[in-house]
Amino acid sequence: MFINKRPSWALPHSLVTPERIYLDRRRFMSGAMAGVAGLAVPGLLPAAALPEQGESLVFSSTSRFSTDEEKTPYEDVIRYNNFYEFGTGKDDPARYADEMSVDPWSIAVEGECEKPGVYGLEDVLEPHRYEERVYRLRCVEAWSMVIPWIGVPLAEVLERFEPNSKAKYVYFETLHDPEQMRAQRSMFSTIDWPYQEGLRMDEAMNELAFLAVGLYGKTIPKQNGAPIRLVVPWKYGFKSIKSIVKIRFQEERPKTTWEMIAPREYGFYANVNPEVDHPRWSQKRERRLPSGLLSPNWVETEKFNGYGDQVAHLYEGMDLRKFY
Ligand SMILES: Nc1nc2c(c(=O)[nH]1)N[C@H]1C(S)=C(S)[C@@H](COP(=O)(O)O)O[C@H]1N2
Ligand SMILES: [Mo]
Repeated sequence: MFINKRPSWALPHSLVTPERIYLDRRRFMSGAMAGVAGLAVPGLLPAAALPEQGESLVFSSTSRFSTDEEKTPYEDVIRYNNFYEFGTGKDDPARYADEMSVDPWSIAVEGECEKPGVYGLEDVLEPHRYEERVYRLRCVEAWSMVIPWIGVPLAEVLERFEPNSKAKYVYFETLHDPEQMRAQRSMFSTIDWPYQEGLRMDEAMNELAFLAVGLYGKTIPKQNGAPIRLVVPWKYGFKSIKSIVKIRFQEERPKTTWEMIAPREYGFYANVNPEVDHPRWSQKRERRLPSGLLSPNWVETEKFNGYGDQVAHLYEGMDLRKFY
């Protein structure tokens, strides 16, 4: 549990203990084999640790929720991004996200729970085992990717903070540091920083909701939301908030960044839905990346991004045109 034997948030990951580094190497060997074979090896791997940026990140199993569709090439996943803290251009995050430092990293946990506090990322991840999940990511702008994430189920992490019965929603916040995030220094930004997101508690506890700390077998690149970001595959990409520094359990529905900017265009729910068009464009299909300018790779958009078996029950009886 969250008994902080050492204040690890005070230390960079690289300085924690020599044993940990040694274990990382061993885990790399055994885990690499498990990963390649795609086998779950319960009990084989010790508690999670997070290697430094750019290093290999080992996972103990590949999730049954993974798609076997063709993955979007690594180069596209790390070069075509939305991370407005670094600019609105698709290539801005790849260019500038390196100005953000992610080590050490801590997460403040607040609100309706028994275990609030400020936790070092190591302590948040420690008891968990990483798995790989190959998910579709569907941006509201009508492009999509297939990304092999590595991380832990969101529910497993949230449960450890012991949310109480008043916790109806969970709120997430991205780092706000204008010195490291150049668009937060801009006077022309439309976003009221920090970037904020939220889920209804039952959505957050759904088996598909995931916290990613890696992709393509390595720690997650900064432009993709290092060191830890949300992945909610049945919702438009903007729900999948990056570089999380705060988690708050609350009774009221949180205000979320895109809803605050344009409430008629971006709702709180933001479930992928080809039947409900964006006011300015159709959501019936999407460009699956890589997609040529002259011959776009169009695919039909699926309701709940194809994850209806896992999540449709969450919205039974709700009018998804109203709760978009
Ligand atoms: N903090 C923060 N998180 C964010 C965004 C952002 O601008 N800032 N963009 C969102 C949008 S619109 C999408 S589509 C995904 C893109 O994730 P990717 O760049 O890893 O593909 O991140 C989401 N998370
Ligand atoms: Mo997006």
